[in-house]
Amino acid sequence: MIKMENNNQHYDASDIQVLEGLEAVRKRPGMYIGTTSSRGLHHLVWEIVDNSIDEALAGYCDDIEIIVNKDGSVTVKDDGRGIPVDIHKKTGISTVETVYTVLHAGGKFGGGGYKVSGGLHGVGASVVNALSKWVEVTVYNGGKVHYVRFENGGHIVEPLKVIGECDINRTGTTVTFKPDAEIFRETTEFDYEILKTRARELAFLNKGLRIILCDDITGQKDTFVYEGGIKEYVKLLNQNKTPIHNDIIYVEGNESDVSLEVALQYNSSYNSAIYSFVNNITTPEGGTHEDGVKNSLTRIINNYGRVNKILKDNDEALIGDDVREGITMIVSAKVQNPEFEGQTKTKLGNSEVRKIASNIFSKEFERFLMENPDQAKIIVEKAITASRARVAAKKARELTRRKGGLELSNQWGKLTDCSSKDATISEIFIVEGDSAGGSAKGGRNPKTQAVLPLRGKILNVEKARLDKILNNEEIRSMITAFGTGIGEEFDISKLRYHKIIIMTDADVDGSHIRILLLTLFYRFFKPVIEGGYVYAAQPPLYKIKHGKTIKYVLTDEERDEYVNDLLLKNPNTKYEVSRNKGLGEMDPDELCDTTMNIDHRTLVQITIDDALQANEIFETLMGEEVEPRRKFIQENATYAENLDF
Ligand code: 1YM
Repeated sequence: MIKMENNNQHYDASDIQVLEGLEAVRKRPGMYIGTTSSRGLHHLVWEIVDNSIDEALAGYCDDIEIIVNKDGSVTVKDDGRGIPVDIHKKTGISTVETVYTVLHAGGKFGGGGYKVSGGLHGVGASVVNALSKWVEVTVYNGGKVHYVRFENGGHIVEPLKVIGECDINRTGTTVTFKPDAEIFRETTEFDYEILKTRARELAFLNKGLRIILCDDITGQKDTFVYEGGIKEYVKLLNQNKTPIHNDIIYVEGNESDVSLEVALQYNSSYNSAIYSFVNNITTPEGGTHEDGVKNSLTRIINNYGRVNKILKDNDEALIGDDVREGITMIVSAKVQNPEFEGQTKTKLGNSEVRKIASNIFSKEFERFLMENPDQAKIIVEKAITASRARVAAKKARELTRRKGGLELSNQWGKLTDCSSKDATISEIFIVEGDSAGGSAKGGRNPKTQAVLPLRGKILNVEKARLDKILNNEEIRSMITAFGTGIGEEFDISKLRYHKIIIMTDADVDGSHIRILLLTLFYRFFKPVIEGGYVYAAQPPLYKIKHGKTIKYVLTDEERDEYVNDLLLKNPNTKYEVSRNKGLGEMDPDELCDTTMNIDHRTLVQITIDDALQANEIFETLMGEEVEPRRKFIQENATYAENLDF
């Protein structure tokens, strides 16, 4: 039974109903705020802040202040019009009291403006009141300061009254509430970081709005104001990435009561980061607003690419995943009557929004591409590269699926497998050319060392596309030999060799093959590199003959040192230094002794950085630009000299 705590004439049977409403909230708080955990506690703050945000969206409020007070209460202040203080026709009490005591009173009591903000539960200030030990509301309006206080779950202590005067130009609302510890049993302590994250997000989502956050317990304070809104959000998200074009593309528009803002920029990564919001609420499940934008992104990039001949006639159409590779995008829609669906009710369902979002976005995005052809080209080319990688990955998946089991081992291309089935001691040498392959087969330890020769001419990196490379018989054999599968089926525990050793010549062809292999590994077998399973063999650079002794050395320094040593011992010594031309020129014993034998060889472990570098070089070679390719090939002369992975 609710006890009336005052005898004001306005409080009659209907008020009892009101208080019964608030009592219901206290009985089942979870139904109104989802949870009474810390999350629910913070939700109270956003319920109050939402009213200020609505006021800002209506164009009347510029500043919002959120203060965590020393006594654990929270104050929210704004400089809007102030919640109306006039007597409300239906309830017979002031509108502000009505807003704080009648469930769902929020927007319905307003005069014209529509309510778009609001948390997941959108229940408003009365719920905060119901779940608080006490609430104070102060309204500045018409030169007067109006005040009302509620206690113990929404009971009015004393009706709204004027407690003083203020500047006639000052308007706004200040609300302080103390969450009820009997409701929030887990915690009544506000977490500054949680408040900060959301306060900043709200500032990003509502450009120009200033949100000040301070914690009077710890003395922390932050002010958030972003004149660029979500554009600045994208900038922040791309902060530690490498944007591939200059501008953050920003689109804004209205159509039939829906307003939409989109900001996007591509970076060099392969991931897409898309965050969408409806009425300032995050929609992690997406919905019609996000779909509309994504659809037109794909359509416009395809159109632009075709019309401008960046996308060639024989290129297949770019799909959504292609045009979203490396994108950072925020989609923020404001919708009058949002319907949320999905698993967690965070997906916008309003079907009309799809078309509207698509219309608004396409027009502006297309205009951007046309006005900025340099940036447009970069964007389209990125999508084309993504498309090629996708096609290649698909082919690779298909072929490993087709090849299947390991029993097929003797049918695989030219693989000469080792006899051991123990991956930890097994090695595979990937060797350039048939003749080197022959030497390697002769010089290997058949128990632990497998050899797979690759034919150089097929692997002309300058011409080869990744999908073509994946059609190469030896490469396919290699993928199958690894045993890990590829793509979604990749399983590192199935790797059959714990050392994958790339053995190529110290010349341009050799470096091409190495770049290609590392690129392939980087794109399709990253964990193999990350796990430290990939190595480069170091064939000797020089052969020094001295009487009957033959010495192989890896570097110029070693050569000089060895020769000096000889001359020191006997200045008249005759010796002969020859530069190793290629692996194929070494006989099996030589190759075994210098490059393959566990006791004498030098292996260099390949890191992700090496592979990344290779991938970048590969992209240079694959690109449409002739100049960087020419430059690369030119520089390769020196590259071949300083081969050190
Ligand atoms: C710190 C919390 O609640 N500000 C706030 C609330 C309202 C208004 C202005 C407002 C809205 C309207 C007209 C309208 C609200 N008013 C109502 C209701 N800050 C805070 N600032 N005049 C003032 O929507 O038309 C609910 S919230 F219902 F009374 F209009």
